[in-house]
Amino acid sequence: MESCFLIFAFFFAFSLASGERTLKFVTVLYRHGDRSPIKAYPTDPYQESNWPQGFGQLSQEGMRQHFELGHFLRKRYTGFLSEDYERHEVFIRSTDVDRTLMSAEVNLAGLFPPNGTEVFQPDLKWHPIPVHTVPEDKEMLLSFPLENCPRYRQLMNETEKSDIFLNMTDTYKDFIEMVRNKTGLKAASIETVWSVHDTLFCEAKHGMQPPPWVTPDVMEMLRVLKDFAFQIMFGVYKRKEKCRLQGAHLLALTGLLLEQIIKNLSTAAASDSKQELKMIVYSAHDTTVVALQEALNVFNGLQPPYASCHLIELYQEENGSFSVEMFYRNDSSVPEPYAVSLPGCSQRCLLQDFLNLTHEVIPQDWTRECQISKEATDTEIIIGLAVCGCLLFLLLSLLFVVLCRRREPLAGYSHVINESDS
Ligand code: PT3
Repeated sequence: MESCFLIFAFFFAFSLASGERTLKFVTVLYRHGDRSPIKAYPTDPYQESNWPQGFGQLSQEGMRQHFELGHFLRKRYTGFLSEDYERHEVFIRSTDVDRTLMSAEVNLAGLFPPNGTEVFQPDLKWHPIPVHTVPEDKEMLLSFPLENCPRYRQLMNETEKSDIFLNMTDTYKDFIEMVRNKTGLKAASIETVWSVHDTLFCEAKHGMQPPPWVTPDVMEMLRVLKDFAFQIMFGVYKRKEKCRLQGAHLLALTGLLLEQIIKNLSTAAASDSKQELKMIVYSAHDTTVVALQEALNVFNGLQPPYASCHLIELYQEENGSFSVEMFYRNDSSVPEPYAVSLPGCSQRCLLQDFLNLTHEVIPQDWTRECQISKEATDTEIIIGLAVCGCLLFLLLSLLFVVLCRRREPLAGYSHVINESDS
């Protein structure tokens, strides 16, 4: 009996030590691939007609980047995903923007090249796979920052008054002024110069000669300001509250992103789970990746590169418990993505710890939290009462003056009466 127990204990310890575990569910969030600029600045020698498909479109380089990422995902999840595309296993959601929809399509070409009976045209290594989306004005999961949140606006105004923001504005004051002059922009600020960097970056990537004022030093300063603009969007000042209002709903993003992911993880981990879904893929933007990473408090402060990809993997351990591991692939030249661990947890984070640690950034009632806080409403009420009080005081004073005047003896009139009496 004793020896049986020892053998069992040995095998149990061995299986834990050898780390046998089963991958259960994967969330993939990636940025679209290389694109043309979103816009040009007024004095830009390159305008929309200089780009094959106009502004904001996925380039062939962007297509190659996502085809490569699709291949990488195929390799990483071989044995987890079925060999053939299986519609119950994967769900792909994209923002309703050409470059993200196209990125998802080309990514799927790399992830699910057709096998055997999937081939419908002998000379075509592609078969259709659905990519789901919602109209841009209904997008609550993947487009950031969400516009219809007054409290977030208020937090951004407060951010602009924070020491770090004011220091940055002061340090780069002359530089921003120079950029404004050279670009012909009417207004330039830390939050808007990112688009100048974006345009110049796209042009340089596509071999377009920059104007003489764009030296490497200027590009470097623009890059610093652009990354700072990404940092303040969901972090730097009141990060947790900004994330509750913006980033956390991916882990449910229409509850929002973070909350969605958490719901999916929990469903997949439920003991009676019959869930066939193995992977959710989100095709989105740099701001989406930043929103998620800020909500997880793992953002490295740099704009996510094209086709960068954040992976969240749910495992069932040999002892039955569930754990979460995260990876960030922001460099396709290295074979493995970087391991990312949630602050306060190890790389292999127990699901329950993961849920506990992310709980504070999940909004309970997004619509209510987005309203301007009660504190502000109270201030408004106080101001309102003060104004009413003043008006009332003026009115009473006026009334008092009128009454006093009426009570004064009507001397002239009684005198006339007296006269006629006599
Ligand atoms: O390049 O990832 C990106 C950007 O998010 C881009 O896709 C975008 O949509 N920018 C919005 C500019 C207003």
